[in-house]
Amino acid sequence: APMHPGENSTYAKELECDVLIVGAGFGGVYLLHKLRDEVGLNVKIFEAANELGGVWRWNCYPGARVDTQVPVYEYSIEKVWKDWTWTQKYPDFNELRNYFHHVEKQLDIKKDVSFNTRVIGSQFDSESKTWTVKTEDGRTAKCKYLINAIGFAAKRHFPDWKGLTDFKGELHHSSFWPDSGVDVKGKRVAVIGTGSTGIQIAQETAKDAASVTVFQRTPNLCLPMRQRDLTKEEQQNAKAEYPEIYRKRLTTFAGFSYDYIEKNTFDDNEEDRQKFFEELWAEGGFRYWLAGYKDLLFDAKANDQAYNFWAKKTRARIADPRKRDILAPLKAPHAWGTKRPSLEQNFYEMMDRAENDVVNVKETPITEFTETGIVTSDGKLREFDIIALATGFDSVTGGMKNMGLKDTEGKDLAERWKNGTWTYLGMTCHGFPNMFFLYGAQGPTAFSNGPTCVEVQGDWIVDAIATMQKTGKQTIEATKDAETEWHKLVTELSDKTLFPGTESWYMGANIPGKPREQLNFAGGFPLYEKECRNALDGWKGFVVT
Ligand code: N01
Repeated sequence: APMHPGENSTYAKELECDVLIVGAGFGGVYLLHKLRDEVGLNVKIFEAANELGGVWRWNCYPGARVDTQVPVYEYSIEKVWKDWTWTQKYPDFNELRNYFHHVEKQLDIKKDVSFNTRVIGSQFDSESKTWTVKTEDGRTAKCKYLINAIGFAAKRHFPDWKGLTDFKGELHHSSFWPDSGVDVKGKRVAVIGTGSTGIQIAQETAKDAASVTVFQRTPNLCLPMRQRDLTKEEQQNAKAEYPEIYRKRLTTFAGFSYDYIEKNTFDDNEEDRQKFFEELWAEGGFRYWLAGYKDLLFDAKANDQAYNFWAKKTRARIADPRKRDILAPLKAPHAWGTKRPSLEQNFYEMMDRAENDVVNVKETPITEFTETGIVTSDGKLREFDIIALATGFDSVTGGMKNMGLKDTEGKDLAERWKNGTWTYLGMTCHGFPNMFFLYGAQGPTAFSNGPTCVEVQGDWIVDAIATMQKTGKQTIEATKDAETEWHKLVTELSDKTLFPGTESWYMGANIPGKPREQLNFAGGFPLYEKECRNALDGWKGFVVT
């Protein structure tokens, strides 16, 4: 039977509220707090998992940790940050789960959350001006506003491999790893996929496993994490600067505490350029990606310089020449930084060890699974005890297309988005009055620090709803023209960059048959905020009644 860690009326068969939020991760929790505690509305959350935390509730695969340093990766809410300290610069999922317990203590969220509650259908009735939301276990909710805060990774991706279910050992998708863990000690482990997830699983399991074999289709151009422990004292001493950090992160391209420098790659001579790359490298983290020359993601020749430096540094860490050429080829497999680089700790040294291996599945794709292992196109069978599928997600759009969201005429969003994605401001859709979403399609999402993104978008949604309420309005709906214009802007911004030239989930390229288009807003936070704030002024692009 489903377990409900919360309690009270939220479990009634029929629920009525002003705002129903789907998802209790960073986004949903923020919105509930603001709309309930500051605007004074009756707000509830439906959450499919049994705890707060969203992606951090689902992801407990070995090595799962965040690639953004704290305190940038947390809420700017003073009541939350004031008494909270971390043990590491890049905390793991356990610590992030504890953070959500702290959030609960400070903000009292759970009393308004219905856990183990999966939404399977929603439609707005233009007459009564209410949404009806249905859940998998047969309950309904009626609300004036519906907000989808389901994140960009709500739908897992299982490639269509022959024999996948024949494997007799343990096989788990990264985002559905057993909460009790998997004992890899002395076991032969396969990791399929080298996204952020695959790198972390491989690096962590290699500590105990007999062997780790990584199936790589595209090399991950990883950056050194330079993890370090944090003391309580240094964090307490730094708290005076937090408001400034949180103000600053709204002004940077990706919502971090640093930004690109006002210089292009070839403004510096070779010697100064190498020196600058060395500095970024020594600092570790995403600086090499997000705090370098401002033409990194725009100019192919500039990008080559970044790749070459990366390859020089990384190749020097791998002694085995075959592995070196697969993991860090001399020639760039794609423009550096147009796929998400992982932060690694000792990934390359670990892969270099004799017991571990990398299989280049671009050359020899996986053809089938057997009871004992994985066969590649060269006919070779490799046997394993445990297989980790780190094959990612139908990212950004997959979740919203998979929750039975119907427009006013009864057409599913999946149908409307079949050949391309249409939103206004990456937060609303034509045909879906009084519906908002965040951290999804055509917002800063994948090009941003999550907490920054949900606060920027969350504040906008809160302001939109509060204004509607104050002025006695009943409905808000984006116009079709506004969607067309937004689509054009999202495309134009992306076309100026190197992103469209790379096969990545940013472009929808990881899912067979998915339309190829930019799924994220590539203009940075300052421009994004300006566009959104303009729209609030006189409801530009909306019909409000
Ligand atoms: O998923 P991914 P993820 N045959 O889609 C491969 C965030 N995140 O779970 O690159 C063979 O990135 C696929 O290959 P290719 C972060 O934003 C953050 O790792 O398409 N291989 C790829 O290597 C991240 O970007 C954190 O050629 C196949 C891998 O599977 C996002 O979540 C940690 C295949 C999928 O990588 C998603 O990351 C984890 C096939 N048929 C995640 N199909 C931190 O902050 C797919 N692949 C640390």
